Amino acid sequence: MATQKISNFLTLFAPPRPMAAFPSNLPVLTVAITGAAGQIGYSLAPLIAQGLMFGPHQKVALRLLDLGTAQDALSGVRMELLDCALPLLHSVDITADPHVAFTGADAAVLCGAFPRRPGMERQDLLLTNAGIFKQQGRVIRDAAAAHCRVLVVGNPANTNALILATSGGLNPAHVSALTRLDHNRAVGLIAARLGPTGAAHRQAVIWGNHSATQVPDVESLSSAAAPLSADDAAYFHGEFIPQVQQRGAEVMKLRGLSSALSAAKAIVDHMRDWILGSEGRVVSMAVPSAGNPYGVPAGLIYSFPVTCAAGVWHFAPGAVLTEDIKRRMDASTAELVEERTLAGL
Ligand code: NAX
Repeated sequence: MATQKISNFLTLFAPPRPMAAFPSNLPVLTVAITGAAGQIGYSLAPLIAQGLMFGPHQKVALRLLDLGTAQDALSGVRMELLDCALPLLHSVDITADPHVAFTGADAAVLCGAFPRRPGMERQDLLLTNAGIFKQQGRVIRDAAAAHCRVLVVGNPANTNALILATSGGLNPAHVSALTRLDHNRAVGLIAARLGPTGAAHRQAVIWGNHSATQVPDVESLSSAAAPLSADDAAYFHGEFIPQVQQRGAEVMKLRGLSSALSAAKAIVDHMRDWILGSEGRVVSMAVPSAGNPYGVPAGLIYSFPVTCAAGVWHFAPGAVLTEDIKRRMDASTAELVEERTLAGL
């Protein structure tokens, strides 16, 4: 068992294994959503069932997983989904059993995670979540389709995804974590600051962890964009960075609840681009760092610029990193290494 664990961990240090092609002709595509009674689940399920994730002709079967205590809420979500009379919605199953949720799943979106309670140590949070994601990783390995693509949303998302990917037999390249919400926030702020003309060819990238150490970057892959004015450069090197990093906290302060609508939209964007292809666009995804061209050490799930086609992602090359961006990326790397240690890997 210990040998198995070590060898799974080592695969994260090797360049990614070839990704199994994602089939394009599934009569019904089965999607498991964990934490489905939560606020993101409630916003996400109807978007999937409307065809926004897998295309306007793909029927979907939803498997909604949540804790035993949330089964009534889950029944209500199921009723509402059926009441939407969505033609692409083949079926909705609700369960508290991961085996039921993941058996035969083609895709899985993992929102269910243990939240940080007041007074809880960071290590306790990491270890509690490690237990959840280890168990779910094993069930996905044993029961899901071999081509199953897994997106971890529940925080700490990158480290939860790392644990899932090391929990045995999963191809690490089929496991990712969500930084698309941060990416979309950056895109929105760029458009607000520069307008459509100034924003043209300006590429947003999120590097690193989905946390306050994430590195929002508008310059490294923007050589085709018009140069920034001195004022705009000062904004993007200054205020903009904490604005993206703290956007979730700001929404929470104003709404009294964390981001759900924009998180669900970002999850749809992430999975659609991964599976149907990003059509040459560069997007941010947290993926295994092995083989990356930017000097980030292997053995982490780290957010990079990527392009995707038919279920396969590739690192987007050519980013020119300033010393400031490199320093910030190193800080995010250090945080992820610390989380990995605290989580017991
Ligand atoms: P909610 O608290 O509304 O819902 C979480 C749901 O997960 C609850 O229904 C709970 O019963 C369930 N759950 C807990 N443990 C579970 C387990 N072991 N198996 C199955 N279900 C379980 O949170 P919500 O706002 O929906 O957010 C979900 C997660 O996404 C949180 O961890 C949150 O921090 C994280 N986020 C991550 C983002 C990202 O960009 N990576 C952005 C949005 C979001 O904040």
